[in-house]
Amino acid sequence: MKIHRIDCYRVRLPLRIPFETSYGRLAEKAFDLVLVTDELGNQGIGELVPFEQPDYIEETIDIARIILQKHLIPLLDNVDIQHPKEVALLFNEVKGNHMAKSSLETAIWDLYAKRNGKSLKEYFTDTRTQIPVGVSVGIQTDLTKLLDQITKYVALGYQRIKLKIRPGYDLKPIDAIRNKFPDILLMVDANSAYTISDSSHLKQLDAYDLAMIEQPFAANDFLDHAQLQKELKTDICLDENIRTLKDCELAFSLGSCRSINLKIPRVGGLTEAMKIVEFCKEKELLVWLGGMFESGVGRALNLQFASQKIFTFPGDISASDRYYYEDIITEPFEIRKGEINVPDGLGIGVLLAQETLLKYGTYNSLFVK
Ligand code: OSB
Ligand code: MG
Repeated sequence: MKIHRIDCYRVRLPLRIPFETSYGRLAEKAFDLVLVTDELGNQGIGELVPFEQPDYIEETIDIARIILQKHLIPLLDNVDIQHPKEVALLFNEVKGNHMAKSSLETAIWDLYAKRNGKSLKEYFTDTRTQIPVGVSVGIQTDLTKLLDQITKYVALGYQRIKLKIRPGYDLKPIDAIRNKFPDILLMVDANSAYTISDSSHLKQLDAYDLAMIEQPFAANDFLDHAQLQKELKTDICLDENIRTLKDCELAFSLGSCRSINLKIPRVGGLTEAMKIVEFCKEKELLVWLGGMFESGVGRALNLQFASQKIFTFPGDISASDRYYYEDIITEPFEIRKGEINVPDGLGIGVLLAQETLLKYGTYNSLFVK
């Protein structure tokens, strides 16, 4: 297949409640949808997910747009793609910039599946149609409000709660949640807010039966994480560190973590994500699916991928209304009995809600053959 057009929607969706992490506060999610069209008129869609600020990782949406336009899209010109796996190879000459790559690579996977009359999940083995989901809860220093929020999510059926923490906001909220919900599957995410000198403080978290502690230390640190993991009963999970299969191999061999938060965009797309899943299977390393406040498009991709039975641990894949008043797909995702259905249609399995898209976004063309 050949790519004849690439178009995009630039969208800004307001969040229902601003989301606070150890590094900042988000009130609105900016993202692009990348639409690729082949020579037969089939269309695939991918989501460009990086944040506007370089505060989670270094890639930002502005930089990603430049990388797409100047460096990635030209690599597809006149190329006859037999299989989406070739795209990752083609993109190898551009270093890093994984979220930019992923938006195009996953759009091409979607296109390829649609062209072949298949749902994306048919390219994975051992899948199911409904998947257990969890929810990530932002920093909320008013503990009454925090407990109210969590009570609501538990009532909705979310099977795992992830609490964002930072120095000065950890033991107290965790203690409050554990007191009220002694049996809930609970974990925390520090987004790199601590250093090795906080180790003895962090060891106190062992008392709360947490499923894991996500990314306590810096995004490029493997050694301090390994040191802490030796001293900690609770599993460490790495998020920001994991950009490639190599990072998983390094983390595994050093003992830096016992669990991997896998985000398809952070590792550059589906091809690398599939390799990481194979590695985790082989090493019996717990892998689960993370999120980037995706709209319905990125969420659909995440659901397709998380349909693989290896994803037993509930991911950061919530219903459309967890973050947004309106989604940009015609059938927003709903949670039922703690699970979300994997869409059945071709490719990622969702259709764009044009009116909503144009209410929150603008359309423009990036490439025409
Ligand atoms: O660290 O996993 C993270 C959201 C944005 C950036 C980083 C993270 C998160 C989340 C929520 O924790 C993920 C989601 O629900 O989409
Ligand atoms: Mg995280």
